Amino acid sequence: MRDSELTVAYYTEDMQKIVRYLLSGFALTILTFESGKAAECPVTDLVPNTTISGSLSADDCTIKDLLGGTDGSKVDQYRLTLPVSDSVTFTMQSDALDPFLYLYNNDLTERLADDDDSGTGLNATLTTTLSAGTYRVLANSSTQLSALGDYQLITVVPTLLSQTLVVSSILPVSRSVAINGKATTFATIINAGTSEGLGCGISLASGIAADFSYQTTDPATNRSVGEANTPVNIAPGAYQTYLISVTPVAELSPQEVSFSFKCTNSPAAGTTTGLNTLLLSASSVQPPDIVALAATVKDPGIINLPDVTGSGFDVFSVATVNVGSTGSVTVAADTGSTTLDLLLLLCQTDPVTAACINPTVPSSAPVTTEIAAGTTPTFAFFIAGREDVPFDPAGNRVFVRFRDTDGNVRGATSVAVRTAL
Ligand SMILES: [Ca+2]
Ligand SMILES: [Ca+2]
Repeated sequence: MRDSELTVAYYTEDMQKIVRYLLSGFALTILTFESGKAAECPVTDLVPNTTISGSLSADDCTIKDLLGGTDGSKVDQYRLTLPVSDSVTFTMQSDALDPFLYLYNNDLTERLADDDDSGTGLNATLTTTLSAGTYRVLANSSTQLSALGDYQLITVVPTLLSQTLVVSSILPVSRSVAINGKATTFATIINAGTSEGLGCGISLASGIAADFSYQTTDPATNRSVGEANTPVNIAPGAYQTYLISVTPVAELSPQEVSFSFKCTNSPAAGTTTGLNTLLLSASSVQPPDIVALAATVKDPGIINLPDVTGSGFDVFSVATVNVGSTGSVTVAADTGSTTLDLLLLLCQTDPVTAACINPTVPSSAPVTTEIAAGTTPTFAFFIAGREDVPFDPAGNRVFVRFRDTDGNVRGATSVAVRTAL
């Protein structure tokens, strides 16, 4: 405006006002066309391998609104986020208008491809190899006049065609660290579907102040293999093990931290507290950190109750290691948020003979014991059922929790429980 003002200073005051008015009006018009209008044009997210029904109508934006220039034909704007590199096919078909497709980068600054009539009849189709990222697709008509009508937009991403399902678990399920200490746990993703899981990885789902990383491991040795934070493919029916590392950068009171376990072609595995969540805490001083592992007798991870009268018991043992500091720890068993009529007895055991030593007869009372840093005490749990407990491994479980003198959980593990008459 400064140069214009210098120019118009030669005119009379009235003339100057008129020129100012015209200049400001012109500036507003430019603004409207170049950014205001484009920002108002809606964007619809494309779901890979689906057909979208759309319509070019009188109130839609125009090519001119989005890209500048003089093309006043109506356009619908779509956004595709690709999780994987693939050869993607877009098809726009219509009986009402002559379809035309544009493919752009996400900020509409670079045209990647366009097509008018490569499909059947006048339909537009284009196939192009795209890297993972976000793109814009413009559904348009080939006439610069205002062609209106219904159309379908089909997006085919071949590698995402076959969806699969995954489930996951972690072990151990609790860690207590000092601030900036690394809490690690092992995770397993099982491909429970019938298609290969593509790009299966893990991310932190809970919004806690922590650094996160994961890496594949060799299940035979638990040693890390491959590159950190690199997803892998999992064959149908197969599983992959990972090491998860969570490093809290601030104090964290004990809480269940959840993760997203998923492949690019699967929904995230369901979250089950105590099964694939990590009870994590971080404090200024390293507390006791009891890593606990439960071992059942017959079926791995499952307690089988022999009757519904509370007279027959199944048993499981829990081996622990205190990887934190020495402390007094109280051990107790519960059924979490599910109410089950069970008889839960426990004792600390002699690691060699497995005989009860604290107390010498199993008791329903919690067991309190001093656990020195680096030691590996063992415990036994005797479970009887006074009702019929259906097999619901996500819901019906017996949890073992180790609490410090402040009542904070410093270790936990669990087993599924069911009636097996
Ligand atoms: Ca429209
Ligand atoms: Ca066409």
